[in-house]
Amino acid sequence: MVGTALLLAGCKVPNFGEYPGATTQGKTENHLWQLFFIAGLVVGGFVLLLILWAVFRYRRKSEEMPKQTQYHTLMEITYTVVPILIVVGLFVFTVLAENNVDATPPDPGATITVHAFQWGWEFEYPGGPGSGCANPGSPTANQNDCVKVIGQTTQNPTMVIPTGTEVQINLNSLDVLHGFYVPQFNFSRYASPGYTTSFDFNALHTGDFRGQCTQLCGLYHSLMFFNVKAVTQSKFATWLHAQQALVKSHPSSVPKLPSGVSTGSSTNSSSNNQGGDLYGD
Ligand SMILES: [Cu+2]
Repeated sequence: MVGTALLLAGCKVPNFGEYPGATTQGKTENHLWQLFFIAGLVVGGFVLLLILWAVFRYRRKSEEMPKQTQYHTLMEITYTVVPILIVVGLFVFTVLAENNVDATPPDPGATITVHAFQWGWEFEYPGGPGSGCANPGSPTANQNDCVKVIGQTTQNPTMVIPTGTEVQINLNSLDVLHGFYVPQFNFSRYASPGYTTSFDFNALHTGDFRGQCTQLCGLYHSLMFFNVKAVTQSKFATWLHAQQALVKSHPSSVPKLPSGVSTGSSTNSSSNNQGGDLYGD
């Protein structure tokens, strides 16, 4: 385990079919995957060697009973303790990686609320406390400083994020269970109705990344794609200010959710498929 950890620090380790991770969180996950894969190769290779050795070394040569080695205390302790140590080691590295991936430090560089719905995505960039984004659906909320990006089925909405800073995503669903998956970030999470889950992305470089829904959520699930566009912080600020100016000067330009999709407010009637109803059905 120690050798593997040192090896991973050398960073020329293959990715074993996984994305290297375009965020710090995705990179952490990638390192965990490399660790597991290498540990698996080492254990698997060792077991294979033992099998081959036993097969060829102990081929039947005579009718004589071979020497019996059961109840060898030291050997039994060894082959019990070593696997336990391996599992404990993998568990510890998993917990450390999970804590890193799940961390949501205060004061992120940007906050985006993501609503999944049948069959598309809404990305909200709150203007400030009490803005329309902060209290979706509230009649008193000020919608004038809330930048929204909405797209469904073939429209593939784009979530713009800045690089080199924590971007906090607050994710939920407006109807049924969806999955928020960005393959190149090595990240997937349920979008649940009636429950908001928060996580961070810290994009390592600019680029365009595809995203998609990973839970079978109805008729057009297979078209529930989105894009993530990582841009420099100054480009992000310019983009956001331009969008905010557009919202202020042309309030009617704010995209609307398709009719029939709830706004996600907890004050909505129980006819909406909120968490309790969903699981109680
Ligand atoms: Cu979906």
